[in-house]
Amino acid sequence: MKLLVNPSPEKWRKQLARPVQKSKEINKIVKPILKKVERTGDKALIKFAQEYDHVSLEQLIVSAAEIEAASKLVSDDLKEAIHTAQANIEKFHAAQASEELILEVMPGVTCKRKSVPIQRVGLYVPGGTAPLFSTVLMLGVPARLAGCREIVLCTPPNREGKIHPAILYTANRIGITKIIKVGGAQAVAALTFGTTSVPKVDKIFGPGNQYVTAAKQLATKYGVAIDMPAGPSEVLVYADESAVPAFVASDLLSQAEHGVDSQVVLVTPSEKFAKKVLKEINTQLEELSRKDIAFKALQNSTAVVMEDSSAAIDLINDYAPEHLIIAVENEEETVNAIYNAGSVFIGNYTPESAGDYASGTNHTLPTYGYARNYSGVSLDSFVKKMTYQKITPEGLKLLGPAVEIMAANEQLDAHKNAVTIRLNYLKENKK
Ligand code: HSO
Ligand code: ZN
Repeated sequence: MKLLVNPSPEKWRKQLARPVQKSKEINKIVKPILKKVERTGDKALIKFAQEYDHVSLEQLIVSAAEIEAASKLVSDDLKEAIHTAQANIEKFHAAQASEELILEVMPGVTCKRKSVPIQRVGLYVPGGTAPLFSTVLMLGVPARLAGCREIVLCTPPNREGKIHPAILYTANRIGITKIIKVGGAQAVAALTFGTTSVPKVDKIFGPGNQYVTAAKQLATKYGVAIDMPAGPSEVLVYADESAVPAFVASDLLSQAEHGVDSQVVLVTPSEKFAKKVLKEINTQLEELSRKDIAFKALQNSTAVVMEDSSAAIDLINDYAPEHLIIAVENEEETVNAIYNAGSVFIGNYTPESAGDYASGTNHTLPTYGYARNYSGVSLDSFVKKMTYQKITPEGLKLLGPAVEIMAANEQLDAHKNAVTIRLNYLKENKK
């Protein structure tokens, strides 16, 4: 981890710049995958499973027997933990539902706005080195609460053609019935175009490697929405001497272990504190099973000593971290000064892991500086807002003249006529 002491804004901006995404080269690989799935459907998925997941699949859809078998393989302790997490995530997301809005804006003119579920959604859950069954909860729970009609989960199988039992257990428990053994860009392609086994969806959610991310971006060209643009996971910890170095080190490492491209940042007013944290990181790193991954991620990571607190706040808002942990004495003032972060964790006893798994907030969050203009996944991500209106004859008499004159001035005669014809009718019929 690199240590910067009171750097200028130019210096820290350069040091904290996210790596440029090599989208051109990736697209060169991903585009033909999309085309192939569009053309040959399941056949292409089976071929890609052979090529990328090294497995021959006869059946892409997970069977009821597989789901039942998986449940027996998950320990009671883990089941109980999943239930706790599910309950909190359900509580927090159910409370996000917004009431239908009905308003008579002027006599006889009534407007309404209400949430309507996106009908068909696709959830992507990566396989690979860590089976992210927590992501099944984070996407599946709000999708169910929102009332999405079809919820499809795609996740890659291992070399035996199996999916991690905790992923199957969780998906089944929260009511996802269609689970498909398909990963990578080809999963996104299948959800975009539809195949015999994979239904076409309206919106695709979930994290993934750079191929999945590129495929999601391309999917938007075919009328499919996506949750948000994505980059590698990241955390910024803002801590002063009121924080515990070992706690801070554990938080930085918890994000670093996600992937070699993860970025972790420490911002602190004290060089002494920064050095204590760096020392702790070295100690704790040794014990981690994913220490090689975390070690590599730490090489792109930085500790910034910033004695001036307003300069520190500027840095945080400019960097716009996916996760922000605030462990400083004047906690409230600091929290209120932050306007760019995906999710904020406050105080010494609020590790990011709590939100990653079980406290109730969603862990699908904007990375790569997109916290400047995107929200994390929530209940809202699974609905769209439709508006309605109804106008009575009295309402049209009141509102119509404004519409007529506006239309005339935009030189849109047919628009004006649509009102005039009705107002004349009302006059002629003495209504
Ligand atoms: N920190 C990840 C989410 C996660 N962590 C899943 C553990 N499991 C999102 O940035
Ligand atoms: Zn995590």
